[in-house]
Amino acid sequence: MDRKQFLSRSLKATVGTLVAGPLLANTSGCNSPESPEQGIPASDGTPGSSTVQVVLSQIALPYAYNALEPAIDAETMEIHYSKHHAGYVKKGNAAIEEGNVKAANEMDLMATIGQYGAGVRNNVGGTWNHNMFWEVMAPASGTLPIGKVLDAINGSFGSLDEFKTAFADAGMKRFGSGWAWLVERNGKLEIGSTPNQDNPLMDVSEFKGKPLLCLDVWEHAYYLHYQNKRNDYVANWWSIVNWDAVAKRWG
Ligand code: MN3
Repeated sequence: MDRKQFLSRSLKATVGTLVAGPLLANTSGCNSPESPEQGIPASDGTPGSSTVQVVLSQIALPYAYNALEPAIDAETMEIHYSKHHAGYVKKGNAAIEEGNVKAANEMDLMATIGQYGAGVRNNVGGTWNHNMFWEVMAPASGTLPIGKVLDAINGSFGSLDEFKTAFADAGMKRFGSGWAWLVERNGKLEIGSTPNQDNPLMDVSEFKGKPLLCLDVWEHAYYLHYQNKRNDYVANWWSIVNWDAVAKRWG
């Protein structure tokens, strides 16, 4: 069994009955079902256009659990992906079902999340954020920002090092659980953080924008290996940032 087969099998075992959706499509996370028998017309995402019950799905991990070592150890990855993330998806779908939550698409759901309870907000966010997190990392990626992304980083923060310091700061200063973000807003790059499983696409978030890069600073993301040393986790994390994915997100 080669690595790909192994990955595929372990993911099938892990994901179980979770709904498989188009991977990495759009902003990833939750997919509106569009099967013809349900007669759901394509949505242009305009608020107020036709709505459907959104089905959350977990993307297939694009690499093996141990692929991000030594920055993130295999046991942390496995628990994080197969327990924490899978849990958000399962609970999120249950909360959506229970609340009969409807939205034109995933972006619309995020933009209207404030009207639903904590179960929907936390688990929809938890699903979406982790799908993005897996995607913006890669094994010893060795990639660096280039082109438009590098120009924008230099323009907004002075240099790549200054950007990294400011981003790490956002992660370090987030009290308790949450996320650090790099977003694009009105053509400019901004750094910020959100509490719990909120994200910059949510109407309830004080920090808004189009997410380009995210870092999970919940203790479950690093505690097994780093214990209380969140700063070491953040420092080592730069070696596995997938800058190609960041560029793709900007478009
Ligand atoms: Mn997490």
